[in-house]
Amino acid sequence: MTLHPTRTILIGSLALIHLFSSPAGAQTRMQAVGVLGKAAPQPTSSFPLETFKNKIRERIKGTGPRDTLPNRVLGGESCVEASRSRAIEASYVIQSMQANGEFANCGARVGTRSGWNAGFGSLHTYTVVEIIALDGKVIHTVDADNYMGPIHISNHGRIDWDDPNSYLIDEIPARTWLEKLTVPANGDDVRSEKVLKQGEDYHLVASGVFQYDQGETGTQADAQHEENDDPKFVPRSFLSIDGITRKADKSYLEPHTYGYDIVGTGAPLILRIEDSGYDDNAGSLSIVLYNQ
Ligand SMILES: [Ca+2]
Repeated sequence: MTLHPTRTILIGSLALIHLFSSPAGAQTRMQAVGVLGKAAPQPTSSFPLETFKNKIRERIKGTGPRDTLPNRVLGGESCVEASRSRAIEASYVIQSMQANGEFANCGARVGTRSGWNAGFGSLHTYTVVEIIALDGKVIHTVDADNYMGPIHISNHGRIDWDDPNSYLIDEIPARTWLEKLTVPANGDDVRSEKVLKQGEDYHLVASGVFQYDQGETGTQADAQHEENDDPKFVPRSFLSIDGITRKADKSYLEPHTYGYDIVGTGAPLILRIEDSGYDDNAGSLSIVLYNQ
């Protein structure tokens, strides 16, 4: 949605007045957004759909007003940026559930959809998730939104990712985890028990925050960032895999979660946090190794 700034503020103010004067009306409008797209059958499966929706709801709740209209409009943004940030939270939920063996060996596609919203008189963009079974079939499609304040999550029609109103952000394969490791910030090597087969594809997810610079301004780091003196997270690769420190293949700064595609070498993995000094370090990174 590209609007003149004055008009954006005007629309934002009107929507705010509406939001606070009529929360029920706002909810109705979000429901209208949620049922865009053709209704699709939602087959039953062992996939824990309600648990997934509840976890998405909790995760969105944890972001507070970040992805809501007042916050985004004040920042010169719109529902487009909000829906993309929200999608990254959904990706985090999916990866956490996979890491805990709670995702029924499914994969997912995460993205955004834009549809006509009569309330705004414009296109509105919200977050969508497709749940994909091992055989590649889409078994559930869910939408999520909190742009107008209340958190709204419901079943959604099938997504056509080739449609210009769809935007794919992340594709997470159906996979199972093989091993979980903790890599301490003190510079110790950690070796996997698993021997990775020569030439086979694996995926490693590193998450969490550790202390890399205690006693200074900006003490935190994750696998791919350090906090500078502002303090603001700036890129820096800390995690080495088999002695090589490299950029992640998938990066999510806000949940501090990074994915690395790995090819097995017929040996265990050796993981380490690389730093110039370890005396001011504390904590660790959490690692999950997947079969693909
Ligand atoms: Ca340090």
